[in-house]
Order: sequence, then structure tokens, then C-alpha cells
Amino acid sequence: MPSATTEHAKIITIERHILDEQLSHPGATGALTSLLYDIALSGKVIASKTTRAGLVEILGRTDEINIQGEQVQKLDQFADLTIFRLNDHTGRLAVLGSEEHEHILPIPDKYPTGKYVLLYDPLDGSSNIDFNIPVGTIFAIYRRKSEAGPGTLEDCLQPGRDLVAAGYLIYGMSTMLVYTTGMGVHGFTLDPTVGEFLLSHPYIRIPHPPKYFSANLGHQVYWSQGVQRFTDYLQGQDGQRKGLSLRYVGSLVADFHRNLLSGGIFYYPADAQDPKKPHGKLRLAYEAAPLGFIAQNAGGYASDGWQNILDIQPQALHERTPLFIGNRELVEKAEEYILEDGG
Ligand code: AFP
Repeated sequence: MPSATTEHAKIITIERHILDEQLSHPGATGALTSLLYDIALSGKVIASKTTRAGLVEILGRTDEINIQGEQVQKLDQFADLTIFRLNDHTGRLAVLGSEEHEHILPIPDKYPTGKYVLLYDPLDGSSNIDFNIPVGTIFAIYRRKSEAGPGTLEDCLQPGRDLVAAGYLIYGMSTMLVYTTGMGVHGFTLDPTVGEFLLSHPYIRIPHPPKYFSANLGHQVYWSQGVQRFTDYLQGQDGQRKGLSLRYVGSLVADFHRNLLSGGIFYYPADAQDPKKPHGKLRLAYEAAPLGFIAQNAGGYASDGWQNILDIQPQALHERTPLFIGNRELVEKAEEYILEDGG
């Protein structure tokens, strides 16, 4: 019989964890379980390439520009294709959407469609690849709204509140997968020796008090009065409290992940000077909503400065939004300053 000690030391693979969660939903068909498992598999395949990113055959850019006007790098394309190919034929998805593609990605005619929708940012923070700085994959899973047949754009344009599951992979010192289906946020670390994600961070809650704030202060002069005053507040410039420490990687997944585990706030506000960024830089459907869902399930909060990110109904696949995300009290403080200053 296992002792209390062996019970404690139990190793939980991601497969087992997802299956255990499925058991608490008696009506579940197993489609979501398999979909999450396929995403974990995509993560392993992508990680196998990111760890070789310094090698000649991978580094170097292509000449293509994606629809965000950014230079596409080879690793982005690899990650994008890997996720699509591992999920296009399974009969679990009605449609996909990728941050790398302007339009929705239909399931090829030869394969069956299913009841879920997968939106993903295949390699977020890709301008950091050349410098060996962590990058990540973000994913969002919704139930389709259309009845049957090929999935539609409307299936992809759902508010974050309707998410069934969301998560991210971070390719850093180790590869981690963090996900939630609304029953706690759980983190798994890839053991490269056995090729399995093992539960390392069960039931993550954003700690209090927060330690860090993360924002690109290089853009500060272009922020609204409210956001600038909020930044002064975080730095403790009113003399009322010690300021938080600044940490900014420039890979959203890495900045979010650190603040999720240590407490803090990440923000990317609207930029008044850059006509390309009147609503900030980050994408609602591919970045803000899934991370907002994770933050909320870890006791935190995400806002566009005015309202809960999860309440925003996207109007377009690549819609951008200002984002404030992390400890609830800090995000609410940002909202307070923004409201007071009217922007
Ligand atoms: P890249 O994918 O082009 O590196 O952009 C990353 C990103 O979308 C997000 O991951 C970062 O938080 C944010 O942009 C960084 O933007 P700045 O370079 O303007 O700080």
C-alpha cells in the first residue's frame, strides 16, 4: 500500500491531469481532453526547435512580412504550421485562427469538423528569438456557435468570458505549459529526458503583495495622463509606499508568467503618438483574452483600462486592445487613474 510519503511524491503527467479534470464533467466526450493533449504535443515539437534556435539552419529571417507588418521568422512559421497540422484532421475543431494569418483557417474539406474553435499565437515575442530570450505560444479554446459544417468568423469572434480553456507554453530555461479550464490554473514543466509535461505548479494563485511592474517605459511620453500617473504610483513617487521593481522582457508570455508566479502587473497601453497603436499593440483574441482568462482564474484581473477584458466582444480577428493584467488591486488602480483623468 502506498505510504503518505509516496502519495505525496506522486508524479502527475499532463495527460493524467487533463483526464482527471474530464472525470469531473460526467457528460464530457473527451474531445477537449484530446485537444489539450494535442496542444501539449505541439508544444513539445516547437520546444524541440526553440532549443536549437542558435543553429544556422533555423536562424535568419525570411523576407515575408505578416499581416501585422512584422517580419516573419522561420521559427514562427514552423510553430504556426505545427499547431495547424496537429489539429486540422482530428475532428475536434470547427475552425482555427492564427495570429500569423489574416483570415480564419478552415478545416480542410477532406477532414471532419468538430465542436471547438482554436485561436493561437504560435510564437509570441518572436523578435526576441535571435537573443535567446524566452518566447511563448498562447492558445484559446471556444465552443463553436454555428450548428454544423465549416466553422465561421463568428465562431472565432467570441468574448473571453465564453472561453472553455486557455493557456500558454513558455520556451525558456525549461519548457512549461500553463492552462486552465476554469478549474484552477495549473503549470507543467517538460522533462526533456522522458518527453513528458509533469505537474509542477498546481492551483497557481497570483501572490500578494505584488513585486513587479512590467511595461515598455520607452513609450511612456506617448501614454495618457492617467497611465502616466498610474506609473508614478507604481514607482511610489507619491512617497506613500515603496515602489515596485521594474521587470520587462518584451515577450508577453514571459512577462505574464513571471508576474503570475511572483505577483505584479503587466501593461501595454494605447500609444497616442503612434497612429498604428491607438489601441495599443496586443491582440484581443490571441493574447489579451486568453491571458485575461488565466489571470482571472488565478485570482487576478485583466482590463483594457475601462472594463474587464473578458467582457469585450471582438469585432475583428486581429483587433488590438490596451491591456492591464495581473494582481486585481493594481489593475483596478489603473482603471481608477484612467477614469479620473478621462484617458
Ligand atoms: P514580437 O512578437 O514582435 O516580438 O512582439 C511581442 C509582443 O507582441 C509581446 O509579446 C510583447 O509584450 C510586446 O509585443 C512588446 O512590444 P514592445 O517591443 O513595443 O515593448
